[in-house]
Parts: sequence; C-alpha cells; structure tokens
Amino acid sequence: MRIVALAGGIGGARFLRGVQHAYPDAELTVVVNTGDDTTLYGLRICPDLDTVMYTLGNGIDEERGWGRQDESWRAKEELALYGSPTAWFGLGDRDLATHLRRTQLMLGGQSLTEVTATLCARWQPGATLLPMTDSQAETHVTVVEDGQRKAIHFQEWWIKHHAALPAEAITLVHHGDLLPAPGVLEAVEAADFVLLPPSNPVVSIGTVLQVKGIREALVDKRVVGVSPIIGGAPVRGMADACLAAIGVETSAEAVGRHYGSDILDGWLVDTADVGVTVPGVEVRAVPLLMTDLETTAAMARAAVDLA
Ligand code: FO1
Repeated sequence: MRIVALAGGIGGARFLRGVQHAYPDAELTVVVNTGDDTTLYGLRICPDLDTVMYTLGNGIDEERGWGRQDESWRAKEELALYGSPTAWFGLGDRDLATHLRRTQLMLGGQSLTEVTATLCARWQPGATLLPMTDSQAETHVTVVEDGQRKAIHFQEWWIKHHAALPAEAITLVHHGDLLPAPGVLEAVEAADFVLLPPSNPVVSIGTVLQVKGIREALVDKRVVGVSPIIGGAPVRGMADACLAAIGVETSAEAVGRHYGSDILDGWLVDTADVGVTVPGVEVRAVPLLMTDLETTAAMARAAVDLA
C-alpha cells in the first residue's frame, strides 16, 4: 500500500508514527512543509523536516514534540550572554549538529531533497521524506508591533511572540514559481491515497498546497484529512491564531470546509464534533486525541478505512 502524507511539524509527525505502527508494510512518503525554514547564524534550519525525521527516527523529545531528546542548551545560553537578538530561538546543542551538517551539505552543493536523504540515512525514519520544494520559501507574518506594521518570520512570531501579536496576514514569501521538489508529484500520482494529518491547516498543510501542481494532483486522488481542531480548540500549538489570520473559524467543520471538497474526499473529526458536515465530503467521527501510540494507530486505521 502506497501512502503519501502532506505534513508539517508536531501533530503531523505524531500521526504518521501511528500510520507506521498500524501499517508497517506500507510505503509511506511524507511531503513536508518548508515554509517554517529559516537561516539563523548562517545555518539553514528546517523545523518541520527535522520534527518528522526525529519523530519517525525516534530521536524526538516527546514532551516538547520538537528537537532532540536528552538535549542541552549551552550554545543557546552563551548566545544569550552575548546579547544575540535571535537567542529566543530554541537552539539545542544536539539539534545544532543537524543544522551544521545540513548547511555543510548545502554549501557542498546538495539540494534540500538530497540533504534530507543524507540526514535520514542516519535516522532511518522508515518513510521517504521529501521537502515540498527545493527552492527557498519562507512564511512571514504581518503584525503591528509598537504601532509599526511589519512582516516578521513565522518562527519569530511563533516562538518569540507565542503568536500573541495578532496576525494581519500570513504570507509564503518566495521568488518565482514555487516548484515541487523532485519526486513529489510522482509520489502523489503513484499513491493509493493521500492523507492530510492533523498539522496546522494554515502554515503547514496550507503552505504545502501552495506549491505548484500539488493541489491539482490531489483532485484526482482519494484524499482523507484529520481535523487538528477538537471541540473548537487546537489540540496543541496555536492553529487558532493562524486560522484567525485567514478568517477561518477554529472548528473542525470550518477547517474541513476550508480545505474543501475539491481536495477532500473524507474528513475525520473527533467524537466531540459529531454532526459536522462538509458539503461533498464524507465525514466520520472517531477519537482524535493522540494520547499514545495505540490510539494514534487507531486514528490511522480510521483514516485509511475512510480512504
Ligand atoms: N518551538 C517553540 O515553541 N520554541 C522553540 O524554541 C522552538 C525551537 C525549535 C528548534 C528546532 C525545531 O526543529 C523546531 C523548533 N520549534 C520550537 C518548533 C517549531 O518552531 C514549530 O514546531 C514549527 O515551526 C511549527 O510547526
């Protein structure tokens, strides 16, 4: 069984671990959001690619959901003592090696796709991780701070400001056509079905859907999404702040309708949201709280059954 998933960070990665547990023989390809990527201290940092790689490779810090387990923060502390303006970014010492090695490989001429494959050779995630694109595209958030309107990088808004500054707009900034990375469209084409895990519908799934050709490729595929919103609130993260920025209500129904029936064939909502309808989409209500691997695997089975 060939499964393709479009994913972002923590929620998506956790769900995919459940997919692997439920379907160990499935061939899983993950098209990962790169809009969160940023360059700090001259290093290329890819939060969602790393979160998926560490989660499926068993290197993730379970409590944070991002970064490495058994982490230390010596470099971050030293940077703060130097008054670095980006000391707010959670730069872990073990995670730092990933940013250093990725940057080293890219300076050597490797594309992000090739770098991801090289890093995954160590982590063996049991899935093929593809960046959504090899070209540079970054999510910026338009905010008003101290009476001044400005666009800041998503990571600054998300981490330094905890998404507390109201976002007037969330924009994927890129130069020229946003072309899919090699293999992305082919993977979608060859898939038996496509899953949209409970990632952030705006800055993760929404970003991947902006890549040229991906939305069109999904029209011909059976696509099942999993709501990241339960009972009117995001399970974790601050998807509500992102949804507000695009004028979408924070509800399982609104997000399902936001994706729409031109993309979705099926929509999984939590039992708290039974009765949700999405025109043209088959909706099923199952427990969606990923409390442990077994419940996540049950969610994965429900999504695959619906697909
Ligand atoms: N999230 C935070 O809330 N605080 C951080 O300091 C932080 C650092 C960080 C470093 C590497 C990485 O791969 C992820 C990191 N994240 C952090 C998570 C990340 O900002 C978000 O998970 C995604 O960008 C949103 O999906």
